Amino acid sequence: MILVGQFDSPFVRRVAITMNHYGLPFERKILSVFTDFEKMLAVNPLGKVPALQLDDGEYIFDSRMIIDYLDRLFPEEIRLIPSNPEYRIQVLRTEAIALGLAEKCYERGIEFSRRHPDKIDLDWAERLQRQIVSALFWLESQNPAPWLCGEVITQADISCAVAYTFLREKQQIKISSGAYPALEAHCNRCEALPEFKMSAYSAKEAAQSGWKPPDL
Ligand SMILES: N[C@@H](CCC(=O)N[C@@H](CS)C(=O)NCC(=O)O)C(=O)O
Repeated sequence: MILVGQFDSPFVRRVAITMNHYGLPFERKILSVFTDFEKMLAVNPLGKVPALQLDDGEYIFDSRMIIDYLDRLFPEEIRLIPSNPEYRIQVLRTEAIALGLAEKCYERGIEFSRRHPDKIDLDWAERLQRQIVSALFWLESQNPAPWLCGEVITQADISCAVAYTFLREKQQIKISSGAYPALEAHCNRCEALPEFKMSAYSAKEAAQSGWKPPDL
């Protein structure tokens, strides 16, 4: 399988880490949604990443769909999104907030780093900031010690850790020191796992697509 996208994207990373976790080998095609937009449109009608090319040549898109596809290759007992209804809701709810956090950080990055300074919508940016802080508080309140849901790592953990790394490393959103101790520790714990290290956040790939962190 071929994963299309860069490792500065939390959405691409969560797919890669899921594949590493399951021991699924994959190649990677490093395309930027900005500098390689024409090529990306040929891969995905929306021009977005992640996209995964399956062994029969077909593409699937969007991290949720890709992760659902990957999970179903494995027995229920070892899936990162469990089948037991109560446990499943818990994992999906936490994953939804983590993924939403990544989306709001991404939108904030567009506002401050991709728009002309005269066109930044400060009211919208303030709203994004409130959503980001609110999601961080909620995730912190889940007390991930060591995992967010239950006794083993789940997709909630992968998604939360990649979102937090994205916020810290790429968006460089300033967080008062010690504000989210449980999340900070959880992120460090996850990023130290082999499946995370194999697909580590890449500042180089971010820079290659013209990314400059917001100067705030
Ligand atoms: N809901 C999507 C979000 C993916 C996403 O927003 N990817 C960004 C890169 S980090 C992208 O493709 N942006 C280009 C665009 O939205 O046009 C997923 O989970 O895969």
